[in-house]
Amino acid sequence: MRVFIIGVDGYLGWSLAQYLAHHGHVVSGMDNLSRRLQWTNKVGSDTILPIKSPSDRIASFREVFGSNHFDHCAMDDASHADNYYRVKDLFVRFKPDCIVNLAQMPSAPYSMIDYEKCYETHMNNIGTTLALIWAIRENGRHIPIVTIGTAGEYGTPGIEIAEGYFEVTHKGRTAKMLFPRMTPASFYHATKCHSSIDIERSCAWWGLSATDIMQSVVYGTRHQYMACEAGLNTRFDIDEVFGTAINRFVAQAVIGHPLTVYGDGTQKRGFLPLRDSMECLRLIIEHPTQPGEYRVVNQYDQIYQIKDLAQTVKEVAKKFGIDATIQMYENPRVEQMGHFYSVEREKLLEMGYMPKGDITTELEEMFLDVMPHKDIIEMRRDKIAPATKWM
Ligand code: USQ
Repeated sequence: MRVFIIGVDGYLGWSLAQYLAHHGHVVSGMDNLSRRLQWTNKVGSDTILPIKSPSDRIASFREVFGSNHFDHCAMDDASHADNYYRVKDLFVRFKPDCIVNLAQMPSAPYSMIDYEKCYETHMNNIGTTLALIWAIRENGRHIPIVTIGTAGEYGTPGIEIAEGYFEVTHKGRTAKMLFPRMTPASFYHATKCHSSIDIERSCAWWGLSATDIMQSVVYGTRHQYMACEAGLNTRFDIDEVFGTAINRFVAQAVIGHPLTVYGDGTQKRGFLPLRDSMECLRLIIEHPTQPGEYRVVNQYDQIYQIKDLAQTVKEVAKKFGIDATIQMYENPRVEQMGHFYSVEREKLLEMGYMPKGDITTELEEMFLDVMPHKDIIEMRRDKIAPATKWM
């Protein structure tokens, strides 16, 4: 299949390009490089695993995976995915069989820092969705959309989270409804809720088709087909704004910083390794939606309490001679603790996804990848403790 990835330079996008190329798909994409040139700079952070320049990335990718990739690719700071005309033109030229939307400002804390960053998050994330659905509509061909929503759209509602539509009975009448994206966890998550509505409506009104992935927190440094030895590794952020829990805990352990558990650590979230995220995306791309179909997929490997995760990282760190400590920080976020959390997950299993729950092996690999970059993490030590507050 010909797959066009919007946001191809990011943590997931760059990983996905390699995963799909390995599986015989032809990949192209666009990226305005906001993540590497703007957003992280604004908060004084950066990837701690060095990455190549966009042009070197493309050249190395073609060398490793074949020269037919990145035809009609746009990876430069003018390639805004919310630029409808640019997006439309690239779709016409590349003729994709599937479009994956990863062009998102992905950080919950970033969206909570100040007005400017909150506004920027809304404009980028919702603007990209609008450009995408209008460009596909105008293109006139049926092109399934695969878009990364987030499990945080649901919040922690206190009942089992359904996968897409479910039956609700109210005052004696029953209706089929989308499970509410009721309590998004941040303004970032709220932008995803809005995009979900826009995409769902474009399927209902215009006959577009989409898979909206309610993806949980992804962790890891690589997948099995990533050409790290050719310098094609993906980025890895560990600061309090762009780093996520497990990735941060590993980097913290490496430099002897206490593992930063927020609150009492009894909040629960779904997690999945980078390789599982890629496998799920591949399965979804290879099981395309039909015209008019809006499919919601809940995507995770296991559900963990944050304090248990910190403990697991501490135990794995011991294998590398590291005596990690855990510290409970006053929670900078407004979120429930000790809550019920259960998420229905059938569709990916039906497509062939086999969750392994083998977090220990993943963590070992992460330590091996991260430890050689201890000096870079050390340089960013002052960006690790939580500073962005929700209140
Ligand atoms: N947490 C800690 N310590 C840390 C970092 C996080 O205890 O150092 C806790 C947070 O309080 C939260 C949980 O870990 O309860 C997850 O936080 P996170 O920063 O790992 O992830 P989150 O902000 O929820 O967002 C991440 C990605 C986002 C994606 C989302 C999936 O940044 O792009 O959409 O995970 S989900 O969370 O399932 O909505």
